[in-house]
Amino acid sequence: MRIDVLTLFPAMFAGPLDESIVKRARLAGLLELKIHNLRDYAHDRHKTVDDRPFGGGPGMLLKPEPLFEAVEALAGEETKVILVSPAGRTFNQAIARELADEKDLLLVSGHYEGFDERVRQELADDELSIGDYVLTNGSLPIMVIIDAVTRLLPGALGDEQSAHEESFSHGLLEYPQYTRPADFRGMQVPEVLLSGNHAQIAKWRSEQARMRTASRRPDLL
Ligand code: 4FV
Repeated sequence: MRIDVLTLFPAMFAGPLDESIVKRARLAGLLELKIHNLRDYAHDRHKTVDDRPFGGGPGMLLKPEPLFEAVEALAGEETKVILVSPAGRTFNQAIARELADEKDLLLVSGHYEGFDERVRQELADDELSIGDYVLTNGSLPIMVIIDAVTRLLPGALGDEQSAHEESFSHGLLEYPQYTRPADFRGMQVPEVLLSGNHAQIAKWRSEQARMRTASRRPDLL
């Protein structure tokens, strides 16, 4: 998979995507990641990428010209252009799985008060938000999306990690898990997990996942 990122803070991407599973996926050629500075597509002396909103109102908006030039330069036929802003549909595991089947993504970072609407109308195939809260800029949400998608790429997760027995894989929160010691400060591991009776263990786990989901995320049920 190829992912291109368009942002005003390319330096923010150094670090989080250079470690662990994403690093391994890049080294293994499963993921090709390129970060582009939107300012490189603004050609006036001040490399202006934002301006005041027509009709007044607080803050600044991302201008159409640099974004159109950048997306037209970076997006190919197959490229899925995704704007990242609080106005998008809420990102989740199902969307991560959808995106992991794509060949080529261009993730466009929201900044300031957002995009000129013509960017949304003409350039965007999709728009994603990572949640109903406001961040200082759209770079972190893009890293979250890249991380969630990369680990679903075939071969990205070693067999010690599995993508199928986890939260949201069956639409439920994960069941409680324990590791050694079986007795820690008098806190025992549930007997059923020490029984070796896999049918009983599976039954207990799905009951626990359902109960936890019902109490914490009834919206998932
Ligand atoms: C955001 C979110 C987010 C809003 C102001 C960037 C910031 C600035 N993006 N999911 N939540 N973006 O808060 O995606 O434009």
